[in-house]
Amino acid sequence: MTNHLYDHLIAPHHSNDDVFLECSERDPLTYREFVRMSARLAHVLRASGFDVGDRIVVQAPKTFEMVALYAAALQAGGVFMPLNTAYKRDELAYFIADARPSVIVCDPASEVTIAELAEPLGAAVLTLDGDGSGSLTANLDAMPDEFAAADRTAHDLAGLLYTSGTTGRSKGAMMSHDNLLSNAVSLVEGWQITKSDRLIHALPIFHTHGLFVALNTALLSGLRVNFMAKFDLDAIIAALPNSTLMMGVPTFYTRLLSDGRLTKELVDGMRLFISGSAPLLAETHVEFTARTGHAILERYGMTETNMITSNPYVGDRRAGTVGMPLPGVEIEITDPETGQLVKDDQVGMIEVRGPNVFKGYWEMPEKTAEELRDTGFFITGDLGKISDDGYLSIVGRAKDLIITGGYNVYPKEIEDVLNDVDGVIESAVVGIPDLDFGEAIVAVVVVDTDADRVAERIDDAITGRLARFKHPRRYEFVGELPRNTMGKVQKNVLRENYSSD
Ligand code: MCA
Ligand code: AMP
Repeated sequence: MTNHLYDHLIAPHHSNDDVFLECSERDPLTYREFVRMSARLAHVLRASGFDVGDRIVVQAPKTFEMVALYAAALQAGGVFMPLNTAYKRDELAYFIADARPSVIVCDPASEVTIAELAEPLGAAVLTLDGDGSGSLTANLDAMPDEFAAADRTAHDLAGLLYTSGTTGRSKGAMMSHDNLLSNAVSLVEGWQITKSDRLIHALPIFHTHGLFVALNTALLSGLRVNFMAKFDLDAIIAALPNSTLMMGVPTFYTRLLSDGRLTKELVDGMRLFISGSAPLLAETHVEFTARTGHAILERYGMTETNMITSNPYVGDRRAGTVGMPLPGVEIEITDPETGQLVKDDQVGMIEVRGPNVFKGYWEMPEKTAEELRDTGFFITGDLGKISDDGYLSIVGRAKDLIITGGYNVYPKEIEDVLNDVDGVIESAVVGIPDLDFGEAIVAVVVVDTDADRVAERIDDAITGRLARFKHPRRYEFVGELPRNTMGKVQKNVLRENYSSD
C-alpha cells in the first residue's frame, strides 16, 4: 500500500520528537504527537462516514488540529478543501453544493448555518474551535494511535482549492498528490530548507501559500514552525531574533518596513525572507535590503499551479522579477490572441507546464479546456516577459482581477451584487494602488435615484453577501461609466481617475 503524500510528508515523522508546531497559547506539538493526532483524526473522519475519494470542507480557525486534519484527510485517502474563514453564508452555500463533501468541519459559531447547508447532502458536520476543542476532537483520546493509510497514487486528488472566475462561478482546482509533493521537493531544495530552520508562519492556512508552500515544505524538511494565528506586527518583531525563515505576502514587508524596530541586528539570525501571492514593489525590495541586509526572495505561483518560478537562493535576487522556472517547470510567453510564441523579450501571456500543474477544474470540463491546453500548458492570465538571462517579470494581468493583501477578488462578483441592488443601473469595480494592501477596491456606481438611499441598500447587500476583504473601500457615484467605441467599460480610465486622488 502506498499513499504518496502521507508516505513522504507524514510517515517519516512517526518517531520524531522534534517540535513541529509552537505558538504562544499552547504547549508545543512534536512531530511524533502530530502523527498520532492525525491518525486519531483519520479514525474520527472514517467514523463520520468519510470514504476514500471524498471531499472534506474545512472552514475553521488556524489551529494545530486543523493542520492535523489536513494530514488526516490525506491519510484517509480523501480530498482536503479549506475555505477562507471570512466567507459568508451565500459564498459557503455555493462551495458546499458544488463540492458535495461528506464531512464539513466548521467553527462552532457557524455550526447552525453550516448544518443547514450540509443537510441536503447528508454531510456530517463537526466543529473545531480556536483552542482545538469541538466535536471533531471531543473523543480524540479514545481513538487508536495508528491508522492504516489508504492506498493513493501520485495522480489521485489530495486538495480542492476554489479560485474565483473572471466570468461567472468559482472553480475548484483539483490538486493531485504529485502536484503538491513535486512542488514541495523543489522548494525545499531550491530554498535550502532544512530541519534546523525555524519558520515564522503568520499566513492563513486555507490558501496555497500558507498551507502547501509553508506546511508541506515544513513537513518535508522537519523544521520548527512558529505558528501564529494571524499577522501581528509585534509578535513578528518579537519572533524574528529566534527565527531563520519567513514566508509572507508583500503587505508583511511593507508593514515591517513601517516599523522602526526593523533593523539589521533584529534579523541577524534570519536566513531567508520569501514573498509571493502579489507583486512586491521593487522599491520595497530595495528598501528592505538597505534596512536589513536581506534581499527578499520573490517567487510566483497560482492555486492551479503551486509555485512556478523563484528567484535564486544563491545568486542575484532581482527586484521587480519573480525569477526562473522551478526544476521541471516550463514557461512559455505567448500572444494572448493567437497563442503563438512571442519574439524574445516581448510581453505576452505566461503559460506553464510541469508536474506542478493541476488536473483541471472540478466538474467543469469546458472551463478546463479553455485554460489548460492539450499540450499540458496552463494559461495563467498573467502577462510577462523573460529577460535575456532568464528572469521572468510579471507586467500585468489579462484577467480582471484585484489582489488585495494577497487575497484575490474578482470584480465581477462584486459588480453582480451591486447590480442586484434596487436603484443601481450599473457598476464597475477596479483596484487602485494602496500602500498597505497593494491594491484597494473601488466601486464606481451609476444609480437611477437618490444616491444616499441607494448607498444604504448597497451597504446592506455587500455586508450581507460578501466576505469583508471583498468590500469596496470606496464608492464613487457617477452619471455614466466611460466606454470605448465597442461599448466596453474602460476600467483603465477608472483606475487612472481614482488612483490620482
Ligand atoms: C483583512 N482585511 C482585508 C484584508 N485582510 N481587506 C482587504 N484585503 C485583505 N487582504 C480587512 C479586515 O477584515 C479588517 O476589516 C480590515 O481589512 C483591516 O484589517 P487588518 O487588521 O489590517 O488586516 P490583517 O488581519 O492584519 O490582515 C491583513 C493581511 C491578511 C495580513 C495582509 O489579509 C493576510 O494574511 N493576507 C494573506 C493572504 C494569503 O495568504 N494569500 C495567499 C493566497 P475591518 O474594517 O472589519 O476591521 S495563495 C496565492 O495567492 C498564490 C498561490 C501564491 O502565489 O501564493
Ligand atoms: P491565486 O489565484 O490566489 O492563486 O493567485 C494567483 C495570482 O497571484 C497569480 O495569477 C498572479 O497574478 C498573482 N501572483 C502570485 N505571486 C505573484 C508575484 N510574486 N508577483 C505578482 N503576482 C503574483
